[in-house]
Amino acid sequence: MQKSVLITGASSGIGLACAQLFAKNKYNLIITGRRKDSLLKIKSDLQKGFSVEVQALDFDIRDRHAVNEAVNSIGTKYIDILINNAGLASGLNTVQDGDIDDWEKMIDTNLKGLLYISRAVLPLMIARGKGHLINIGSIAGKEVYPDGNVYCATKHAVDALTKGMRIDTVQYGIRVSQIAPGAVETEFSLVRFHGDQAKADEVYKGFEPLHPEDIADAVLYVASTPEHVNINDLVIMPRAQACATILHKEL
Ligand code: NDP
Ligand code: 8X3
Repeated sequence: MQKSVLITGASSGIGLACAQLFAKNKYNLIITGRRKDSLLKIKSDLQKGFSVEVQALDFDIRDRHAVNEAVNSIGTKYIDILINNAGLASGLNTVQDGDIDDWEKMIDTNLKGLLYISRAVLPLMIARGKGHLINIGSIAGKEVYPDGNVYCATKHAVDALTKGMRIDTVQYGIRVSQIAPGAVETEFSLVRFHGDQAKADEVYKGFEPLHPEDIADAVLYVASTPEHVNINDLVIMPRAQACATILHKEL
């Protein structure tokens, strides 16, 4: 039977690359995000390109009622894999100068949104006695870098939740994994710098960052191991990035 995967934040970046790769590998997809037009275009492209079923659900993951409604709308379809990918950084600043609206966006999306959808999907997996949660954490969940405070805190929380969810669900045959990338060139920096393209481009100058497809490859690998195997945690960096703060740039 064809497996199905629900990918949050599939309208761009890592989530989109995952949608493309899983479709190519004949998984049926449920793709989510806020940008309805992008999701519908991706749905149509993937259905045509790979002859898989694609359901597009546009909702804001910060809205728990919308999350529950979206998961209910999946009906009797099953979800084999939930890729908890939707997330963002908003701003880069000290705590003393921080923008509280930025903090709320990050906490509500990266932490509470991930919890809302996991809370809605996990009971469905538990009822079937199988399922796999793959959380997209970050090097920011392993280290803290200057001005990264709240974003790093949300990703440390994802790291902790991955471990907690594994403890909570081990008895039900559920797998729980985390993938923690370093710098990946996506819309991430554009969002972090509130649409300032020049600032975003600067982040990826002078070295080859990871591409979203590199992370999708890892997600597919984690999802494809035999059922008795669980990859707990994968930290993936560009070769030029030694740790969160040390990048070898050739400018
Ligand atoms: P993108 O900005 O390209 O993609 C983010 C995705 O999240 C989009 O599809 C966006 O969809 C979705 N999203 C954001 N906010 C919401 C929301 N409130 N409700 C629903 N969907 C939302 O960035 P990336 O692909 O880089 O980011 C994906 C994940 O990877 C994030 O969790 C990020 O923290 C993590 N990560 C990124 C790294 C990087 O260097 N790029 C490194 C390590 C981790 P839409 O706008 O349509 O709502
Ligand atoms: C995104 C990568 O290094 O900006 O999570 O935190 S980093």
